[in-house]
Amino acid sequence: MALLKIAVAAAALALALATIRAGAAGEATLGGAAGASGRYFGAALDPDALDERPYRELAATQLTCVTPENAMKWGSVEPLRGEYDWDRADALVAFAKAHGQKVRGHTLVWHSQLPLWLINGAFSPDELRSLMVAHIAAEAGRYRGAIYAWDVVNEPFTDDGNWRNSIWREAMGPDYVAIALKAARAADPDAKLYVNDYNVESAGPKMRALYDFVASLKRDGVPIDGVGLQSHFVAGKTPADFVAVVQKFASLGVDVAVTELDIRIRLPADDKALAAQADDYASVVRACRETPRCVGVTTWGITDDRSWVPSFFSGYGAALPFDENYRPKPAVAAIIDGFTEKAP
Ligand code: 9MR
Repeated sequence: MALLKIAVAAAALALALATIRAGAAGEATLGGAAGASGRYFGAALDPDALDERPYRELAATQLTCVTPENAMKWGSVEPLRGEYDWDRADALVAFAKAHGQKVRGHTLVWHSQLPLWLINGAFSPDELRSLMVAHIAAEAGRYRGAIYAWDVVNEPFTDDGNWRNSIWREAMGPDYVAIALKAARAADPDAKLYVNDYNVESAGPKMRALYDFVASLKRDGVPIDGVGLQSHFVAGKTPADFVAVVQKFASLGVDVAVTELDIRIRLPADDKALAAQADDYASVVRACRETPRCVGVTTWGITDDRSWVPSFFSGYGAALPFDENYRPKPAVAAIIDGFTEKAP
């Protein structure tokens, strides 16, 4: 009897969640479409904006995975040495839990958005190694069990395929990546561990450097579960060999995820540009769908009014699936089709 009650309650919950996922008017959603192909659809979110109703509702109904755009970066969580501020990261994790969403943690080890005390601390190599390992233990340990995947190391290479200079590389050489991955595995054994980078979505020196490096991690038995392709694209210029690159990384025996997708348009964005952008979104989704190890797609933001693009690329914007009034752009239907259309 008790078991029956649990089963009935579980079925009711599943139905409620499915109804939420179907969106307000019962229309298809990004997360629902991705789910139909066994994948997730995610977006980077700003936990502060979750207080605003339209933003919160879009995030709750459209997404099956969320990522903190900035809230889990070292500079955000430990602005002063030993003084942690987990509030915004906690809020995002709680939101995801309340809505049955996965969380992609971003990011444990990066050269950017580090706290000033760390950059200016004149620490010795041994101290930096200890600080890095302790940071991973603290953050990945705090969210142990709540994180689907961690971007353990972010952006380790330069565009010409060399190691990017950072306090981590200076202290430990390229070994810092393996040290970080092992520390992350120890802190949260169930999280998928990723290396994440940009300009690796098309064959070239940086893509080959990342490929060769992940192959070497696998050979050496270092815990690495996935490669994140950030995918910050320009409408009309999405790499023609994207599907081949996704499949090449997957051939290493790791998961592949599109982690920071946005497709910027030279403003003003007219109908033609929005249509071209929609085609590009669909082609990214199809590339993922055609690759069994491609687990999901995350966009870097969800609405055009909250995107990093206009402030970093002058004259460009309108890069996300929903516009600044939270209305779906042609990209939304294209993404849904990309996940659900029958194979040709
Ligand atoms: O979107 C983020 C923006 O709000 C921050 O100011 C910026 C700081 O460098 O980081 C942005 O996110 C980046 C991500 O963490 C790593 N890949 C590139 C993203 C866009 O710059």
